[in-house]
Amino acid sequence: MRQTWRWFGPADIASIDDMLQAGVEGVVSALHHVPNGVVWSLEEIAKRQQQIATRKDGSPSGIAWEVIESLPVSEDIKKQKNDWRQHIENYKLSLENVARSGLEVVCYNFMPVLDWTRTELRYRVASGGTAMRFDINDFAVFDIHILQRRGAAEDFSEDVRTEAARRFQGLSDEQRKVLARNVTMGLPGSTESLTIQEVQAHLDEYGHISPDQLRKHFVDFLGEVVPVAEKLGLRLCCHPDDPPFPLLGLPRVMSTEADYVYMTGAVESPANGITLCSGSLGARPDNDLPGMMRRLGDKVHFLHLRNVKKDNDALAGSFFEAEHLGGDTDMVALIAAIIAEERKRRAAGRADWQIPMRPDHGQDILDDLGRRSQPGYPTIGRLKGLAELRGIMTALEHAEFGLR
Ligand code: CS2
Ligand code: MN
Repeated sequence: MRQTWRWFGPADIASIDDMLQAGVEGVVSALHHVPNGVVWSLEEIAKRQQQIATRKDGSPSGIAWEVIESLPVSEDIKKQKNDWRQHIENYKLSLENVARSGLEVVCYNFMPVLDWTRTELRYRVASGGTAMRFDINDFAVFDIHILQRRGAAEDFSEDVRTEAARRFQGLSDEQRKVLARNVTMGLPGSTESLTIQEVQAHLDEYGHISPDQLRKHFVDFLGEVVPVAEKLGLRLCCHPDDPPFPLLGLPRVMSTEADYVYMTGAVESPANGITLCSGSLGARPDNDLPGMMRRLGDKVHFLHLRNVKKDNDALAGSFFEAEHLGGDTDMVALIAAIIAEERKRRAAGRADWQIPMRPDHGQDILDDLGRRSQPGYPTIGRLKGLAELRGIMTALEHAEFGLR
């Protein structure tokens, strides 16, 4: 595995120098300042590459931009409305510029409106650190009582509805605002953070788009961009829905193993691959992460290693972001499956045998507490996560004591 780290650009409180001390081998980044749908120019890509290549004192960092996360798919493309055809052409032009700049791996997602969704950004865990949490009852408070979406109540069980009504009564105006802000926070580093009114306007536009229709739009998008990516030698990799179940009445099409089988089969190409995010997928009890890696491994171009602890086995339930080795996913079994896949690729002579991984998220601990990093992206929590994962990788890859 290639040990990478997400960097949001010069405004990120973790610096390139910090990454080197964390033992990072390559960088994951994006041009967050370029609006969705607009072409990424060679100049802007080069600028980011230069920033990554340089330490604070101006000397070379020795690490490079290796993975793009994300080249965003615009809402117009997902809905096939307005400028969507132009946006697809622009996506292809961005891919061309990305390839000309020497990058190969491009992560994206196909979630309508919101990227990840949480109800709490600083949930206190037993150690005294904080983590991000999704609580289905609080989410119902937002959906039914704050947003007041039509039909929202029907999407929750009776127990959740009752609890949500009770909690809503107990919240002050300020607490209601904080909850709404947390839920609509879903685009880390992006220029597109949404107000309640905007969320409602977006939801209205999706009112008539079924999951089947969204899936069709997705396959249309893939049919256009995958052949271009393949010709350019790029590897596209779709990130799963987070959380991996429907929210706000929006269609979801990348939540399960079956979704990935469908999507990779719809346009067969080495350029049409997967970002296996064990954190996002792990929030659903019926997603078997080591098994998914064993079965879909040859299409996995990028790994997010993260763990969640679920409150119970509900299909759409509450969870928080646990320590990397501490949640419900068997991280040792997952890493073993990844190493087996890498060995298979190596034996087959695949140039991409080494799969980039990054510690996806971390808890706020020590000096990160109160340091206001991007939600989920504290320096020390991620450093700790990476170090733990690296320990397992090193042990399993050991020539004498590791996997045979
Ligand atoms: C990321 C996602 O922070 C995170 O949870 O894994 O936001 C991810 O960057 C996007 O969904 C990929 O397009
Ligand atoms: Mn992820």
